[in-house]
Amino acid sequence: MATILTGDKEYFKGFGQIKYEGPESDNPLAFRWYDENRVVAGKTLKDHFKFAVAYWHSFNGNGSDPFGGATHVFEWDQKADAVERAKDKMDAAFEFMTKLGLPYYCFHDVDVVDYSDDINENDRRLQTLVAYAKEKQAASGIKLLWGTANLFSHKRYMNGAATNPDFHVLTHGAAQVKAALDATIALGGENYVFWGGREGYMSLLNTNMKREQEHLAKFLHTAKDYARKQGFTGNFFIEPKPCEPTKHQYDYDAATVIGFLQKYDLLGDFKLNLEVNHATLAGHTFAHEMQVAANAGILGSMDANRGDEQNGWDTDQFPTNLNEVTECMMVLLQAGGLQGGGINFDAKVRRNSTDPADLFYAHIGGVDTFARALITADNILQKSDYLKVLEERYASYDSGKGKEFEEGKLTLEDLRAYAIEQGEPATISGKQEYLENLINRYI
Ligand code: XLS
Ligand code: NI
Ligand code: NI
Repeated sequence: MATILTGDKEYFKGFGQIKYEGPESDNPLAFRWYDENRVVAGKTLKDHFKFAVAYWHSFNGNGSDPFGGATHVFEWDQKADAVERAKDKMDAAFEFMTKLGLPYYCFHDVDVVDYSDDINENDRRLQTLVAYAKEKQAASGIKLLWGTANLFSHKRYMNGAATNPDFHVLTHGAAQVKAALDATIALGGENYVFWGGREGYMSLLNTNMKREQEHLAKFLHTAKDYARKQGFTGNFFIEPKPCEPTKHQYDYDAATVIGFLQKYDLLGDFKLNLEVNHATLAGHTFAHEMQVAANAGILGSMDANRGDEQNGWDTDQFPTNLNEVTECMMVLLQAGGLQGGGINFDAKVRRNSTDPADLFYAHIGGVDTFARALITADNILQKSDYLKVLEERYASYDSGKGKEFEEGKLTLEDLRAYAIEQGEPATISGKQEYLENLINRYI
């Protein structure tokens, strides 16, 4: 657990170190399930999750929405000078993160410090803040899970960055990625993320999809080559999302991205950073997306949040659904964990959650949901007959003709002969309700 770091000023007054107090605790500012040193399935909870705080939602997100302005007025966002303001924000961020006691954080370039329209000036600003962050990381022990560049907010990116029909815009994206990679490397960042919010189209009528996707692949290769040349050994992650802000996004879902990485020879360097609310926008459960990634061996990292059952957009709420997360943790444990990444809270408190305490409650709730779900999932896998039921469902492929089929030894005529010989198959239950009840029993 890190020691609390404050700058000249204490921003989260009245809050001390958040501690593990156990399931019986009534303290809303304590972890009830997340005992970071508890060993589950051979690893501490701290190592399983590598929890990260997202800079953008927690320290920049001011509650504004398309219908109204800021409702969260931050004390650290008051100074006129961009660099001074950014340092105040970083003081607040490290104070919050050390009080919360989570081991990692994540950022976009423009979360750390506001950008101007001058590339050199932006690089200088970011470098100043990187030096400042370096001290804070060393003093607190908090590490950078991943860095990224925001290639979707500035108006120049309205038609995309790497997939922009105008090459000139693409070069501005490249300048930002170079600086963000340099920052990530300087801070010992373990991974680097590409989320292509506007890498897609609003209308197919004005879009050469094939050319845009080729540009995206070329852009990723170029960025990867640069980072490797600078000695970066971490993972690159692609974060799939089907739409929003564009109507259609090229990195639609896990399966689509896997096909893209394969086609353009990017597997090996690139893995997936999956986000819960993006999965649901794509019409999938999150467990589905995790399983697809795990099957391809590229379950890299995850952005934890949840959508709203009734609203069809990326509401980015903090995760609280035990049942859903338990199923996901069953996939995670069976996949052998995340490949280099962690669990980043890409989630925001609601517009009307305006107390400083709300940011603590939100993270504590998310952390405890994951901890409890992982413990439950491990119990299900260790103590129940879940794995046996699953295995038995495929037993007909374990020996005899079924096995020969798996080994590619049977022809279509062989299969026909077997069907005739064996007659009509018996009816075999899928036992879905039994398994659903099993999860609830172990929660
Ligand atoms: C937006 C994305 C974004 C990425 C990082 O929907 O989740 O926050 O995680 O650019
Ligand atoms: Ni995300
Ligand atoms: Ni998102």
